[in-house]
Amino acid sequence: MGAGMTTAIKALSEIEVVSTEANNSERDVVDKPTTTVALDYGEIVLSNDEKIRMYGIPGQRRFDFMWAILKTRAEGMVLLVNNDAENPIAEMLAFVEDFRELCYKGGVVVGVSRSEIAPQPTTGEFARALAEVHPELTVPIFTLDPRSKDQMQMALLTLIVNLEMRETFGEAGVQQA
Ligand SMILES: Nc1nc2c(ncn2[C@@H]2O[C@H](COP(=O)(O)OP(=O)(O)O)[C@@H](O)[C@H]2O)c(=O)[nH]1
Ligand SMILES: [Mg+2]
Repeated sequence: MGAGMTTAIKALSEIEVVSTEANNSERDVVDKPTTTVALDYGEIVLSNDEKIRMYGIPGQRRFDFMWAILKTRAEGMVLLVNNDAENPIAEMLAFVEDFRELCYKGGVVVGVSRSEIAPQPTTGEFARALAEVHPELTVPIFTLDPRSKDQMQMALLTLIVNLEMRETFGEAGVQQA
């Protein structure tokens, strides 16, 4: 929560983003009046009648039914981690565990937000923590500002390149989850 998910989808989407927000019932955790309860939806239209459909799903309700649907249907995930949170590395690890299959398919990049406010932990520390638990995983990790369209496009492009490489070369040599 507060990682900038709604902001990120708004930065990327070419259509008016459909957002469902409601009162924040966890103001003790992040003090903002509203937070995403259901999802944010945005689209990027590609040339040949293809679209990238982006679904922003909230982190604080980790066992929401939306997760179950998107887990099986999503091709990739940009995992936004709020570096100004209590334990951002533990947050990342919990999500990687929950989206294990997606991660092993090469469909995940981690974007660490609010790093200009909270510079620690560094991306190196994120990477080391991840390597300790999942030594066989290669997950691109970078700091980004979800308010920046350029930076979000870079994250998305990295994700797409990862996925296309898997599609081209298969998962040969990649250990299964
Ligand atoms: N300073 C700073 N503000 C950010 C960053 N990412 C998001 N925000 C701001 O944090 C607030 C919450 O973002 P929001 O997209 O609603 O978070 P969500 O709960 O993940 O959907 C907004 O005012 C954003 O502009 C960041 O990297 N740095
Ligand atoms: Mg939101």
